[in-house]
Amino acid sequence: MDGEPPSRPPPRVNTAAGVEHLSQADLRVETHQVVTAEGTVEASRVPDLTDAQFRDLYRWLVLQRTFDERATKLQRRGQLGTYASGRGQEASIVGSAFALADDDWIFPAGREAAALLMHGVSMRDLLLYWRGVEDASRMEGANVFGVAIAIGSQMPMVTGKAWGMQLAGDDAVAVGYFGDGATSTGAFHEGVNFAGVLGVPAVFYCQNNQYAISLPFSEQTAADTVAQKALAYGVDGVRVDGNDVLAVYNAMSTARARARDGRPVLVESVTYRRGAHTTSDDPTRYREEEEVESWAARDPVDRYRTFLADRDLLDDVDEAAVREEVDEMFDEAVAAADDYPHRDVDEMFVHLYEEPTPELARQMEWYRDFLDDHPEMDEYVHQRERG
Ligand SMILES: Cc1ncc(C[n+]2csc(CCOP(=O)(O)OP(=O)(O)O)c2C)c(N)n1
Repeated sequence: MDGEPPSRPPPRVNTAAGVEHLSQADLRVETHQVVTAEGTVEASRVPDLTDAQFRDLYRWLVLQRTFDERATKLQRRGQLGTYASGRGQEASIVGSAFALADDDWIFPAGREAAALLMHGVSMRDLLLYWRGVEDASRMEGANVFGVAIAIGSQMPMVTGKAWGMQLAGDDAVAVGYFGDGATSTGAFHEGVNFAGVLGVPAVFYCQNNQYAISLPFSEQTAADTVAQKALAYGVDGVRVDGNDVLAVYNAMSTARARARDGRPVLVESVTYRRGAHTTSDDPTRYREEEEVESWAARDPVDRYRTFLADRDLLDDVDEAAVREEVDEMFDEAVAAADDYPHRDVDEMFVHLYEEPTPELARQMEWYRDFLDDHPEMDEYVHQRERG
């Protein structure tokens, strides 16, 4: 009949046609490991570090753990706005940052305190950042970009920065830290894709800590691994045991070397977030205690301690002294943060554009009038200086 589409037979499959499909089951994605959860060491894979560097790695693991504990308590006392702990991810954070050079650039996601401290951010500024002080987002004096609160948003910038450094003839790499959740954002795909097309010195470092707030990895993607996603962009991928600090160091140092040769790399560091997403989250609502305990048995700090003991290096590390040293640094950083100059409400409006737009100027005016009419709110704004 006129106007109706011609009828088509139902699709029929010719099973003899030999159409082949690529499937992820065809992929071999191994997880690089140096020290197993039981403490067995693959001697040939141990990185070529000095005894002092092996001990230093341990110091940074303890620092990350202690900083997380102290910052979480500080938030509980109302002295930080919120805090995102890296508990459980210490090896993933420390091993990756330890493999970077000073002139490399880090684009953080927020959980990697030790990576930022190692790269020159001051502890005071890190605390001010979690107090919501805009100035601290500058990460003054360090090759560290502002924390990407809009998840995944740093990825095109990683590529852009890497491209810029390549054009300028710099010998450094740009490294984006992000979580498994960020791999579902458009910015992730655009950033990694463009890095592959341009062949820039970029490393995309995914800490797959199994959750994006309450969403488990199995619901984030149908892919078995994050590492395999690299292939679709024509970049290299590597999967590493993120609770094995030496394995992470190997993975990042080789990724860095490749990236400098113009071969960007996507690294998947398989780990677990043992704490809450942030201090505003209650993880007992979406995961079982047994699961958390099973990962506690793979504790990255304990595992590295076994390695050090095997090498007779543990006796040289006074753990109590390290903790005391970090505690002291932390106390000093809190005191310095408390001394930070009084904040003005303008702060919220002045950082977006060189010149404020008429709309922003109008909002600032409105806000000032509002605070004049409601002095009690003014007090609330000032109180935020402590968290
Ligand atoms: C674009 C965007 N969408 C949603 C959010 C809200 N949000 C904050 S953190 C987060 C989950 C992040 O998970 P993941 O990337 O795996 O990092 P993790 O927190 O596990 O380290 C979400 C959805 C956001 N900040 N930005």
